[in-house]
Amino acid sequence: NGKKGDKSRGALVVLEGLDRSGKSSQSRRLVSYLEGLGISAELWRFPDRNTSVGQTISSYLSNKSQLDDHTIHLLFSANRWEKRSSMEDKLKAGTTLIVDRYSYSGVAFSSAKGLNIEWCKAPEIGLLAPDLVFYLDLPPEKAAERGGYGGERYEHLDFQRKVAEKYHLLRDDSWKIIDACLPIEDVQKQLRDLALDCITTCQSGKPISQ
Ligand code: DGP
Ligand code: NA
Ligand code: NA
Repeated sequence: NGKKGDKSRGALVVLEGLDRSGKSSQSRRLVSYLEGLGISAELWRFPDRNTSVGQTISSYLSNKSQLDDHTIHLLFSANRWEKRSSMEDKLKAGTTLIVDRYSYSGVAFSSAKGLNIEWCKAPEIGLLAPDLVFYLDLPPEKAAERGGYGGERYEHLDFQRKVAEKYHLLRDDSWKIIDACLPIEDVQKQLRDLALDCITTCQSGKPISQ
């Protein structure tokens, strides 16, 4: 907040998109790039499968267990809530977080199953608001052509089409739509430039919001 002695904060940057849209590799590369510039940055991802909630989610995604749609929705949200305070601590300490999936995945994937979209948004209220969201925009058919759907629960073309429609409804001012059909290097270049601008804005005193 610009007070004397305050350390400038890090930025909360989120990558969203369909399965196979390139989020994971783009976010890894973005973190390496920022670190190379001497900027404190960490790669985070949701679901975080390391916690006990995350292990329940992982078992559900790999079809080893069944859960009611509402129940799993709340567990995905709980998995973000259990990380909220450490995210805030990191940001306040000046570390930029590059986050592979966040609340938008939560709402898009669950509402694509037919759950009420407002109901889906409710448990996300009060989580930290991203400063910047990259949506890696790839037609579902193109994503499917990339292959490597790992056989997890949601990795089917029909379902991914529905998820794409829901994502479309969620766009807001924090979003930058990135054409993920472009070569990897071109996508990465856009992410780098936009992330650096965002980091500068956050350093110069933009408050963390919810
Ligand atoms: P990933 O580890 O990024 O491949 O994500 C695993 C799968 O879970 C992927 O198909 C997207 C989906 N997913 C991610 N976050 C959420 C969420 O909050 N809610 C629901 N229902 N699905 C999610
Ligand atoms: Na996946
Ligand atoms: Na991913």
